[in-house]
Amino acid sequence: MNWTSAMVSPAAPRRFLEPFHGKALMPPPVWLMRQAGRYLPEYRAVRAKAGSFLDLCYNPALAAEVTLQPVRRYGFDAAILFSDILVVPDALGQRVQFAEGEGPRLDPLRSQRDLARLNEDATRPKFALVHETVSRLRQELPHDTALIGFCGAPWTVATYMVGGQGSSDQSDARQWAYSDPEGFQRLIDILVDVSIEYLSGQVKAGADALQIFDSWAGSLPDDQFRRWVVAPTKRLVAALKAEHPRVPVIGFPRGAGVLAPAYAMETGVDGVSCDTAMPLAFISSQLSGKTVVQGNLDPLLLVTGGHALERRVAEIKAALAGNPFIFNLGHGIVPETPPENVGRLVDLVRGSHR
Ligand code: 1CP
Repeated sequence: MNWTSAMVSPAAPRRFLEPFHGKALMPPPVWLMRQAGRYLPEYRAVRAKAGSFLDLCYNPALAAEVTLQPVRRYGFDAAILFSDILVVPDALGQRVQFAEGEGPRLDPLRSQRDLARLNEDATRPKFALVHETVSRLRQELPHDTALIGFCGAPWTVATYMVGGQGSSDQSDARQWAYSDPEGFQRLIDILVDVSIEYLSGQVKAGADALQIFDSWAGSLPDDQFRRWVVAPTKRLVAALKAEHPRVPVIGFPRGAGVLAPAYAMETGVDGVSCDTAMPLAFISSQLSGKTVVQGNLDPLLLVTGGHALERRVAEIKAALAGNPFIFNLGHGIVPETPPENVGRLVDLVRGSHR
């Protein structure tokens, strides 16, 4: 991308936003989940001097810098705020730590009594730091690059708060939800309330669009999915729409499978980010044209590259062309990804070859 000319053309439209106005662009706009992160040497350099991972999330200058790094390298159509979904429990007063190479660790909440440890009024100073990152970014980004704000969905954030760490089956949260649904509902309600404030602040600070990451949506049977995924997301989206009717909201209900169309229709989101396992034929028949579709290349193809990458990019573009579509991965970039493969992907999506 020509960074300088982008900055001096204030009238340039943000291509990323056009699918939300019903436009089917080919080539589609492109950005990638976890486009900032450990696969980039310049990220690792900033990370090393930031202190802890949360120190980086709460440092507006450094968080803005690592957000900009992949945009400078690859000219993505959108930047995503650098932060983490676990900033919300941390801001609520739960102890959150990121042990090097081990993922997050939280002091787990196990029952309604533990909710007394959370303080909704305590979130402001920490949210303010993230909001400052967003305003810096809106000033520093090229005018035609959109800025995406985000949060974790209440269900997914709750799985970490209850389990105390990442898990493959989210059993602690699922068991609480079965054994004491009223108590678990209180936790979900707190998360919806603070997420409204957190995301609304991101829009006021300059975010053009929002994404709600529900990475563990796929662990629930359909009745539980409707109660803990669809209903809280619907309340969150409705509150955001009341304040910011023109700001698109994308949901990422990872693993939702055949429930994804119900999620798309019932939550009020403007777009659905499709995970790696969702078949292209299903996306194209059940979601395309009804909502903005985003997705869904396997992040491991970015590690291996080569012809398999080329073939799949072409298949995704062919299957999803003709309806509003944003190219992305089906989950985040993994740290082993060679940075040159990301450049190659962007070229393939945009139709230029090197
Ligand atoms: O030391 C490091 O650098 C830690 C690696 C890392 C990074 C780069 C973590 C820890 N979080 C992030 C940034 C991050 N996380 C972003 C930044 C913006 C971008 O996409 O570039 C975003 C959007 C997230 C969202 C996030 N955090 C999700 C939802 C998306 C997904 O990947 O499913 C989840 C589940 C988390 C929790 C989390 N944070 C970090 C890790 C390693 C994890 C997963 C833990 C686990 O379940 O085991």
